[in-house]
Amino acid sequence: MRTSILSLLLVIGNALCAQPDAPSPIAPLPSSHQVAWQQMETYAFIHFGPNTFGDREWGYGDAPVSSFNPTRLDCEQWAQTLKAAGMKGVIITAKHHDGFCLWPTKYTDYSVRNSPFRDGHGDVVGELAAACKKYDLKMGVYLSPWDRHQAFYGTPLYVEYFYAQLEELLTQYGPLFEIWFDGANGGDGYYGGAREKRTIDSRTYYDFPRAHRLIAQHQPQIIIFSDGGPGCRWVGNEKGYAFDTNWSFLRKGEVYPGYERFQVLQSGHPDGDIWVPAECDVSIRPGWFYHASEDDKVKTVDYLCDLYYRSVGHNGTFLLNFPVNREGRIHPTDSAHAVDFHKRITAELANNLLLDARIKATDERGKAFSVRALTDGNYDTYWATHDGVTTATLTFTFKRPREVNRLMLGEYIPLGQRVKTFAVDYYDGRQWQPVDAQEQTTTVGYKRLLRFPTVRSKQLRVRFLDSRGPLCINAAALYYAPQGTASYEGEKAKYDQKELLR
Ligand code: FUL
Repeated sequence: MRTSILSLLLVIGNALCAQPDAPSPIAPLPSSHQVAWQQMETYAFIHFGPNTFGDREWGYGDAPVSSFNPTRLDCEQWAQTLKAAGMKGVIITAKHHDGFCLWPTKYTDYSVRNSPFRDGHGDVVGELAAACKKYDLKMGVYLSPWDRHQAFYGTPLYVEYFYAQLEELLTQYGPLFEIWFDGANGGDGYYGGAREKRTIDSRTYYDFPRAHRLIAQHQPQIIIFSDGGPGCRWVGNEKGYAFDTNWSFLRKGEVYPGYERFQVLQSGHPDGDIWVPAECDVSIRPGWFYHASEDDKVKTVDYLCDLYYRSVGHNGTFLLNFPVNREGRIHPTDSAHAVDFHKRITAELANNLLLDARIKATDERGKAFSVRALTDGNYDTYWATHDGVTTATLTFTFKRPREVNRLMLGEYIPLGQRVKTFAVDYYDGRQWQPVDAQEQTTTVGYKRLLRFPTVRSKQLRVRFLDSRGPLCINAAALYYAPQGTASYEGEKAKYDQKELLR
């Protein structure tokens, strides 16, 4: 008898607490690895190799191995700098287009093994892997498919060589978070002394599906970068930003290495059927490799902050390159700017004013999906609307007027990217006025950051105006950045999105 009363109470209790089910996912969806990768937000690139010593960007493939001779190489100095700059990982050019290998590969003489560096006993990839482990950074590798050194480039033998090297990198350096396959296939090169132009079909020559299988076999968590993914995509420019509208989708089979419809890469396909988020790569200097002549051209803190808002804040990741110098170190100016950039962003986005605000929504799917989830710091809880409700308003009310100039929103992407358009307003005491975000308030995705001239108000609101399904928003924040928008307006003038469209 007692058991049945207990069961009855349990049934009633469950019925009372029962929440509507979570919203159904809307395809395409990210893998859990893609979500974890996106959460890294900022990570570094290191370009280093014979180009560093020859003052070049694209080595022809004929630099003598003896030219690679860093005298004070210190991967721990890189790791400490990157850590202080807020970077979560680092991707190194294990092999750039010139074919020189920074690790002692078995498959070519053209590597550190035959250079003066550490008397031929060095392994830059290995030293970086050890430093990453020590400083808790994730590691990735860049392995250029194009190789301007090898005599057999262009033949089937080279493809085997490429796979053998890929396998070495996948098996000798511990877990990797990303592998970078560049789309450049410029044609001419040294090619074992032939010094000629070689043309391959970049869509078929490397047999990338085979590479994907090899990678899945050894390290299934790796995010594979190429122009069209499949793990993440090139953002269509090398300036470090995504468009305001940025869908994490592409159409299967449409983007191949060397794809030139840059606008698609910069904003994704709204009707795409595969999840391929954007990675925004840029160098902290004009060049990818170190050139002493660029010591006074290191991007400023303002510039880097602007890029952060337009990469991470536009639903992308920010891949910032550090050209290591001839000593084998990150130059002090680059370190200082990168660390100050991180401090500035951290300060601007430190204090979420919504923690002190009342938040109301015009629709709430139930207790488990209430607006509390917006500020609870838990990635996996989210405010959601009922099925069929694709427009809703969030209103934030402070006890007293506050100064505000930044907004952050995040969608719960494990259920898909949904928001198509939104608007942000503040109450000026008499009526609602739009904030002046100076960009399109369209997609949100993993993270959307808006900067606007400071408003002083007791109330702000976000109106979600169109969505691919019920809203699933897992984070919202309002901030007051002391610098206001001064730097933003200065930097904004330097860009013209149209310049990159074809
Ligand atoms: C490009 C390459 O050609 C550059 O040298 C650099 O490595 C950059 C990240 O990708 O396509």
